[in-house]
This record gives sequence, structure tokens and C-alpha cells, in this order.
Amino acid sequence: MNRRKFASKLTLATISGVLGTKLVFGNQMPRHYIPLGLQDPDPFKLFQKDSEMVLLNDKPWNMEAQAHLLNDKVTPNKFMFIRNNGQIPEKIEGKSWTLTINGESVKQKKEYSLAELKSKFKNYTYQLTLECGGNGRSEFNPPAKGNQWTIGAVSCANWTGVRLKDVLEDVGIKSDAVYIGYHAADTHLSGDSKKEPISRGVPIEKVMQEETLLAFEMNGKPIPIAHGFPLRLVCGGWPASASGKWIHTISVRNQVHDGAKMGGTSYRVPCETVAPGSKVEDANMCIIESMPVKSLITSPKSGALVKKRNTVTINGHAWAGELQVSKMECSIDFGSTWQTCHLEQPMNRLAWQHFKVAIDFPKKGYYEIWARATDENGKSQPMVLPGWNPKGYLNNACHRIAIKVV
Ligand SMILES: Nc1nc2c(c(=O)[nH]1)N[C@H]1C(S)=C(S)[C@@H](COP(=O)(O)O)O[C@H]1N2
Ligand SMILES: [Mo]
Repeated sequence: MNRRKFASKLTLATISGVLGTKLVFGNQMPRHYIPLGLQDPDPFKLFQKDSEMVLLNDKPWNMEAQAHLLNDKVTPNKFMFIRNNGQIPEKIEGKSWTLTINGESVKQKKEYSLAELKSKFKNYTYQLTLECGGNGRSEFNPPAKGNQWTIGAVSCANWTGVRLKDVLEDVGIKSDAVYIGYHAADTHLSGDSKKEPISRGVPIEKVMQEETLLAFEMNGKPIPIAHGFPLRLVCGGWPASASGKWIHTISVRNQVHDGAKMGGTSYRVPCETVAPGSKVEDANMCIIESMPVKSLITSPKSGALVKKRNTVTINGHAWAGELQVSKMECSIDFGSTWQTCHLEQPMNRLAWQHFKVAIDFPKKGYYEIWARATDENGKSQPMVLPGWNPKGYLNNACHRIAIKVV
């Protein structure tokens, strides 16, 4: 039942109950009126997001940025995409939060309070790129089900926390450990408390990297609710689904983690390229690991009018999963010629890199600016949609914007 129908059937006493207080002047309230206190919350206010962010879904909450909103070197909360598979946990007590490390491959199960984690282990801060595996899904054909992300499901914030490897060393893990899996406090959309909306993980090699964090701060403040308060895993450069939010347990596994959304078509792509629309056997699907090379033009905004006499500076970011970006180019003539951009070093491994290039447009008129990044192994972004896959992951086609020189 939707909220409107639901509210029209409520008695004043029940409304008071839901509001948690007395409905003063309830008798004066128009029939079928839904008190503001019962209406759907405004997600932009609720999560402190900029009003130019784009809401893709409200159950669960999913929201993406537009390219021009991502111009900051470090993404602030207001421009950070939200991707949820279930309902955000309702009652989160930071003070009493604990993290349990268990699983077949721990020497013994251990529990830490949040305060203990923060004080017992050295704290580190890294800028880490988080991109949803489904970013760019909206371009796939045949279309792929799921949130129709365009380009805005990517962020690079400062994350502060402790190294997961330090914590696991303190717990003691067995030599047969191959994977970890996270368990989190969000709830399944069906309301079934036995089902987890998502429980993914990463191989031990990724766990042991210095940048793999159990984070409790984002951009110097406690992590916002929507992004995993009070504790989240951050595995930069991998599909962001590996970075579990609201985590209370990490299981150290002697096999590839088999939690929710680890199997079937979830965050997996055909191991070998297939024809668009093909059915692919489970056995021929591979788990996505490092994300592919990609870039985004964040300034000017697509559709901008630029004065002819000015040189236009193009700005943006480029990233390549576990790898560094080694070259960044832009074209204003539909890819006939490319100009090399100035490309900064990343702040640390797994952080995106900023690029800029000053362009002189020869005449007044319509132009497109195309951007192409190349990773340190010489792999470049494709101009058009790369390999089709059932769930529409890993679209790293070149970003293009349109401008008018007037
Ligand atoms: N507990 C939990 N963690 C989660 C998810 C979720 O639904 N529940 N979504 C994952 C996915 S698919 C993505 S892309 C990122 C999004 O992180 P963000 O919302 O902080 O941008 O969180 C990941 N971690
Ligand atoms: Mo995702």
C-alpha cells in the first residue's frame, strides 16, 4: 500500500501514534490530508545533497551526480552519489557499535568496539576513488535492469580509518584465508530480517593493501549516515560494492565469499566477450575486480556558452582502478586529432588524477569535447560502449560534452 492510501485509512489516534505525539487540532485537519510528518522525506535535505543531484530511486535511495558537480578535487558529501541495495539501518548507535571478525580462517573470533579500533590501531587518511560497477549502465543495449546510472556514480573523498590488514593481523588469520566478506546493518527491501541486501567481499591480496581501510571518517567528519556511519570498508579502485557500509562483521573465508550479490550476474561479467543479449552460464561469469580506465570532464558544464575571445580551460579527473593513468587527451574535432592534457599525479595510490588543458576554438559554433584516458599498461578508454554484459557493468566509454562558442 502506498503512503497516500495508507494515510487515508488512518484514524486520528493511529496518526498520533505514528507521529509519536498528540495531533493537536486533529479534528480540524482536512479529510484525507497527509500530515507533513508522515510524508516521504525530501532526500536532498535528509542526506544533505545538492539540489542538482539526480534521484534515481527512493526505495532504496539511489542518487547520482552530474558531471559538472564533480569538479572538486576531493568530492564533498553534497555531490557524492548514494547507492543502496536495501534500507538504510534505522537506529545506528555509534557509541555502542562493534566490529566482529569471524569466519573459517580466523584463529579466534574477536570483537572490537569502535573506540578500541580507533585507538588501538594507527589511523590513516587516503583519497580513494569509489565508482559503482554499474556507472554508465544507462547506455547498454539491450538495456540492463537496475539503476540507470549515467556518469555520476563515482566519487573520490578523503577516508580516514584503520588498515584492515592491521586489524586482521591482531586477530590472527590462518594460512588458508583467501577472501573476506562483510556483513552490514542495512535491511532487505522485503522486510525479511534473515536476508541480507548485500554481503560482498574482496580477496585477501586486496585486503592486505595499505589503502584498504575500515573507515570511520569521510572528509574529516564522521561518515554521513547514507555513506555508512559509523564504520565502512573502503576498497578504492574496485567496484564500490566491495566497500561495505554500516559493517558490523567481517568474515575471513577459506573460499571465495558466497554472500548476497556475490553470485549469478551480480557484479560479475562474462569472462570472455559475448554477443549483446546472450545468456551466459554461471560458470562463465567472472567477479569484477579492478575497475577500468575512465575519465570525466567536470568543467565546463555540458551545454555551456563560451565567449570566442577566451581560451577555455577544460578540467576533469581520470582514474584506472588499481592502475595509474599515464596519459589524458581531449579532442574537439570528433576524435580526428587529440591534444595532450596536463595530468597531475594522484594524491596517493587509488585516488583519481586531475587533468586540464587550455583550448582555443577556431570559430564560433557548436563543438563537442571528447576526453580519453590511457592507463599505465597502455589501455585506453573506448570511444563507444565496451563489451555488453547482462547487468550493464563497466561502461568506460569516453565522456563527451557539448559547448557553443559565441
Ligand atoms: N551495507 C551496504 N554496503 C554497500 C551497499 C549496500 O547497499 N549496503 N552498496 C554498495 C554499492 S553497490 C556501492 S556502489 C557503494 C556506494 O557507496 P556510497 O553510497 O557511499 O556512494 O556502497 C556499497 N556498499
Ligand atoms: Mo554499486
